[in-house]
Amino acid sequence: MIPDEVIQIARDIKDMRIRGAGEIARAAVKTLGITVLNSKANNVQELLEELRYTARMVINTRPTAVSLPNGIRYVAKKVNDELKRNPTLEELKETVEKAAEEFMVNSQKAVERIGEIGSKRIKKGDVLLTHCNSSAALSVILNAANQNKDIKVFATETRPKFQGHITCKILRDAGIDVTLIIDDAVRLYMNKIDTAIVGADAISSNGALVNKIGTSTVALVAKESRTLFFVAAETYKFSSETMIGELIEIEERDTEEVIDREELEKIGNPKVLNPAFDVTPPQYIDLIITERGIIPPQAAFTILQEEFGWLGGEKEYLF
Ligand code: RUB
Repeated sequence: MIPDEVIQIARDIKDMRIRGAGEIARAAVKTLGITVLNSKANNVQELLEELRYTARMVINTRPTAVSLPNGIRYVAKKVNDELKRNPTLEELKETVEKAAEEFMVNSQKAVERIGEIGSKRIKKGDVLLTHCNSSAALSVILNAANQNKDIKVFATETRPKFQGHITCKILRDAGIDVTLIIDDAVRLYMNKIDTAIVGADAISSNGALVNKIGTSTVALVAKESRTLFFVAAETYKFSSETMIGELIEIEERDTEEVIDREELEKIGNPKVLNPAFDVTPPQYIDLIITERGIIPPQAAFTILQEEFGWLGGEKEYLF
C-alpha cells in the first residue's frame, strides 16, 4: 500500500543517508506528496488513511528532529482546514501536493534568509567554529564569506559519524580557510575563536537547544572563554510540545557506530552508549538566528506562540 519510494525515503532518513533536521523535514513532507501521487484511494477517507500511514512511518524514523513532525503538521493543518469545506478526492490531493511543495520551498528560503540575517553578525576577519554539519549554520558562514569578510573556520570532526568532514568539503569547495580538529580539541582552540555557530534539531520553549552530541560542550567552553555562541534555526525547529512541559527525546543510535563488535570483544565487552544529540541550556546561547530575525533564547516561547497559538502540545499533526 505504501509506495516503494516512500519506504526508501524513510530508510534513508533512518540510516542517515538523508540527514540534518531541515533536509529530514523536507524529505518527510515529500513522502506525503508521493503518497498522493501513487494513491489508490477511492474516497477522501481512504486517502486520509494512506496519509496517516505514511506520516506515522516517517515520524518514527528519527525521534529528535522536531522539524519532521512540524513539517507533517504543516501539511496536515492545510488538509484539516480544507476538510471543513467537504472537498472532493481530487481537491484534497491537490491541497496535499500544494502544501508539501509550499513547505519545501519555504524551508529552503528560510535557510537562505538565515544566511543573510546571520552573516550581518559576522565581522571581517572573524574566526568561527562549527560543530557537525548544519545547512543553516553553513548558510550564515557561506554568506559571510561571499561578502569578502575574510573569515576562517574551525570544524570539529563530530564523532562517531564524522559529519564534520561534509562541512569541511562544503567550505573548502567555497574556497574558505578551514581547519579540521578532533572534538576534544575544542577547549584548546576556543581562545582563537570569535564566534561558535551551530544548527538545531530542536529548540524548546525555554530556549534550550537540542543539537548534535558535543554541542553543549562547545557552548560551555565558549562561555568560559567569552566566545559568542550562535544558533541558526528555522522556526519549524521550535518544539510546541515543550510548551506544555514535554521533553524532547534524545535519539540513541546503534552502538556499532562507536565501536564494532570485534573491537568491543577485544576490550572485554563494556557497555556502550551512543546518544546522537545533547541539550544546551539557554544561558549558554547568545542568540538564535531565525528566518524571521534574530532572537535571544528567552524569546523562543514567543515564536512558538506566534506559530502555534495556545495549541502547543496537542499533536494535531496527524491527519
Ligand atoms: C545533524 C545536526 C545538525 C542539525 C541542523 O545531526 O545535528 O546540526 O540537524 O542541521 P544528524 P540543518 O547528522 O544526526 O542528522 O541546519 O541542516 O537542519
